[in-house]
Amino acid sequence: MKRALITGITGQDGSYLADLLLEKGYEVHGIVRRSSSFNTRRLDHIYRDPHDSDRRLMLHYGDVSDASRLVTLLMRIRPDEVYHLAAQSHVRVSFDEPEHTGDTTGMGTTRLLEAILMSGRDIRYYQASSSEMFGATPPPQNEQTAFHPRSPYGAAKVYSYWMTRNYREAHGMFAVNGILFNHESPRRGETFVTRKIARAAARIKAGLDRYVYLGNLDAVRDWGYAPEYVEGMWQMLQLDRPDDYVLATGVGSTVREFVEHCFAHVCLDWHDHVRHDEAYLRPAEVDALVGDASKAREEFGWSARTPVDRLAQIMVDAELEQLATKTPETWSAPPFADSRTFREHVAPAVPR
Ligand code: NAP
Ligand code: G4F
Repeated sequence: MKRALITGITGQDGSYLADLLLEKGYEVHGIVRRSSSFNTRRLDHIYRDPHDSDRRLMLHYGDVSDASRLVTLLMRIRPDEVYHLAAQSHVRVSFDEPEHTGDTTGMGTTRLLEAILMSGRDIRYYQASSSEMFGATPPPQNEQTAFHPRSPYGAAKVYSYWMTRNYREAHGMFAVNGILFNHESPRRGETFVTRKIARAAARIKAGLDRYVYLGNLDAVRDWGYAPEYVEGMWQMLQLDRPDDYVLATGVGSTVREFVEHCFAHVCLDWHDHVRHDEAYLRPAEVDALVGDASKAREEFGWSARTPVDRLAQIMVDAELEQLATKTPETWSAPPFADSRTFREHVAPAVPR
């Protein structure tokens, strides 16, 4: 039985990857941050009691800022494959917390790579690199495109990308960068724009909210469906040689177009419900990301299968289903009269 370790297992991608690896017969270990409330909601459907003798999902407390803990876990678990997905992954938040973002999204990678090296074991390593690294460089972007990050998050990911390549070149490690363009799902965090819009469309349709407040509607992103992208991560670690690969749909859409897809699906005119709030603008924006994934298609047959309008429908339907299955008490109107309850009110009113 192959053994995998996933950092960031409680996140969107970590949870889908855990589903996939369990289906493939792996023993799956995940690192979970200690939190004062449960942060394992996305794993509820695969969680098994620690007393079940045949369970194949094991969770361990740990944090990528804690090097000695990473060494201990590597020694104890002895994984065949490590998928490094843990990060402060929100671009807007990275402007507010640049140092923390550098420590987790950047230095966390080095701590983990060094722990793998110290283990002396032959471990295959996946680095969750990002299209945000391309930043200001115009599309289409592929593995040869120059990086020009536009946020502390993007800069931290560029550092991690090069550390991954360096451990491959300097120490012969099987270390790959998956350069993934935006991928979304009903498990997406509530403050990323697609989930925020899908959730708002459903809540407005249900009469719970009237407006959603958004920032830049002109930004172009290449949005795909997350379960397909974790398949690509796994495929990269099964290759004969380590390399770096872009995963993307190749189709760009504006935020405005995503809004249109979501509101059309619930038969509402978005113009009546979308308002602008400059708090959601970024000090430096990435205008357009559209990926070229031909290398992944040619070398291991990966391609995205879900178009963006279908993705929007999947996400809105999941929100509607969630509302329908909750009792009125739990989904009663939030303390604010609009969608500011989406927790983004922590962003400063005037962007720095
Ligand atoms: P996500 O939902 O935000 O998940 C991030 C995960 O990292 C969560 O499990 C989180 O734990 C964990 N984490 C954060 N700080 C940590 C720390 N200090 N120590 C240990 N764990 C920590 O992100 P995602 O969308 O699944 O993305 C996965 C990875 O791919 C990230 O590295 C992201 O930057 C990268 N990426 C994502 C996309 C995309 O479109 N989704 C595209 C390119 C690259 P909590 O649950 O406790 O917060
Ligand atoms: O959904 P977003 O916050 O995602 P962003 O910044 O593209 O980053 C995501 O994708 C990256 C891959 O390219 C990952 F590396 C990263 O971890 C993350 O998963 O914003 C998308 C676009 C931006 O241009 C933003 O300015 O939507 C625009 N936007 C407009 N109004 C908004 C809003 N974004 C958010 N979060 N909230 C708004 O109200």
